[in-house]
Order: sequence, then structure tokens, then C-alpha cells
Amino acid sequence: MTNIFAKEDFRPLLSSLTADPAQKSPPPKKARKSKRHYRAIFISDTHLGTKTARADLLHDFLKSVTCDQLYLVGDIVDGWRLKKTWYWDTLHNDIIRRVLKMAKTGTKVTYVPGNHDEGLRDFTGHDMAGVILERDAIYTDLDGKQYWVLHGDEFDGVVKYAKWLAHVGDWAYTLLLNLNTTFNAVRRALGLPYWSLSAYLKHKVKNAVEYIGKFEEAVADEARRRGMDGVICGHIHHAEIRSFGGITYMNDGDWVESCTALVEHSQGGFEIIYYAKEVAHEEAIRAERKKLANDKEKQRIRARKKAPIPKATITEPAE
Ligand SMILES: [Mn+2]
Repeated sequence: MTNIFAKEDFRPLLSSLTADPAQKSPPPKKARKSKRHYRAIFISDTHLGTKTARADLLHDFLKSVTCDQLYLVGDIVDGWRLKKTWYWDTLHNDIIRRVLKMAKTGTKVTYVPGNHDEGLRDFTGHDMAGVILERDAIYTDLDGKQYWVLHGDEFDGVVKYAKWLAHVGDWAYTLLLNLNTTFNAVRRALGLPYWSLSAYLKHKVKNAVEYIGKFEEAVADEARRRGMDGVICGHIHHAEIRSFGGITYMNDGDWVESCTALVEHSQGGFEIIYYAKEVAHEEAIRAERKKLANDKEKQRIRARKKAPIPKATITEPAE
């Protein structure tokens, strides 16, 4: 199996990763509103390297926050598309630099690659410019609860066979989890695209809700089997916090459409940030304020025009 990340195509990214961020960073812009601080931020499915990535919003978001721990939960760089069309502009570079800067200034950054950046799975356990690469991870929240952190593509095959899988034993389940990786490696070798649940869902929209539900349940079941309190993943581009029989399932969504992040607040408690909605809301408020200010200005001008011109009064000189 060839590692596409070792190929020449990947050099622009590697050089941007190793470049000294202090050298090329643009001059600091005027101070903006104070940054929000979180105990941890989880993002995935940013698909950098493609035109569909919302690099603008992601860059804005990363600039607006600070955190103790940052988890990149897979499909951060879309390596699969490196072969065909590779889209990389300064904004994509700025995002990488931003993450490296966070790693440099005290944020613990963990990168759990997904199926679109699976070439990086070969570097598990390595430290890449302060970013720790892991096949999967365990996150401990403020209350001491443990969460299994993984991308989630491991479950594509499992969900496909979910019906009969419920009746088989533990060993078959584990086998199938491993088989999916092999299955897709073979597909790739044959030049076939990755069997992606999210792509599959788009073709089967009618059953999407059912499939998402099956995926969530399968991942939560495996987290239970591993003795975890919950699970944090991505892959299906559907942000969610829900419970499956005491197991907390959390998905951080994506930065292609909804632009969502999962955060744990400093004082504890998880929340999904809907950044695209947040920005749209702020813009609407700004537009409304501008309109009001314009209306007031117009009123003032109108009032000035209507007001009678004061006539000069001739006062009789006192006798
Ligand atoms: Mn994925």
C-alpha cells in the first residue's frame, strides 16, 4: 500500500507544516473581541485541500478561541483528493499555522486521522511539530469520565451489516471492525473510492436518519464494550450529543456544511458550537443595526428639510 502522504503532492503541506510560523505570519490586525476559552475543543472533517472546505469560517473560529486541549478528529486534510484536484490557498496555510501556534503556546494538540487522511495513521505515536498523532485516544473530562476518541470510519462496514451483526458474538464484531480497514484498502488498490457512509447517505437520503442512528448506536455499543463512559467521533458530518443507555455519544460534525465544533467548558459540560449559524446571526444583528442607524440618519435629514427656516426678526430699537 502506497502512502500518498509520502508522495510529492504532499510536499506543499509538509513545507507549510515545517515553516516557521513567525516568519510569514501577516501583521497583527486590530484587536478583536476577547477570545473564548474552553477546556477542550474537538473538530473534524474540515477536508482541507478541497474547495468545499469552509477554511474562512474555520480560520475565524480558531482565531476566536483558546483551549487547554485541541483534538483534530480526522479528515482534517483530504488526502484522497491529493491525487486529483488539490486545492490549497493561503487560508489553508493559515489554519495549519494557527494550529501549530496553539501547540507551541501550551495547547495539547492531538490528531486522530480519519479515512481521508489515513496516510497519517502510519505516523501514529509521532510528534509532528508539537502535534501528537494517535490512531485513537481517550479523553478524560473535568468530572473524570472517559471518552473514546476516534474518527468513526471504522464503523462503516459495521453499520452496513448492522442487522445480522446484532446476533453475532464479540469476536465477529471486532473482526468486522478490522475487516473494514482491509476492505477499503483493497478498494483503494483497485482504484475504487472509499466506501463512505456519508457519501452513501447522500444517495439514500430517505434512509439517512435510520443510518445515522445505526452508526451512532454501533459506536456507542463499542464504547460500552471498552468500558468507556462515552465516545467522541466525527465522519458522518452530523453533530450530536445524545445518550445510548448511559453511554454519551458525541459527534463534532464538520466544516464543509454546518461548521460545528464540540467543546468542553472550563467549568465542565459539553456543548456543540454551531459556528456558521453564530456568524450568520451576528451578521444579521450587524445589518439590522446598520439599517437602524441609516433610518435614523434619513429621519434627521428629512426633519432638517421640513423645519421652517427661522425668519430674521427685526426688533424695534428701544425708544
Ligand atoms: Mn471520514
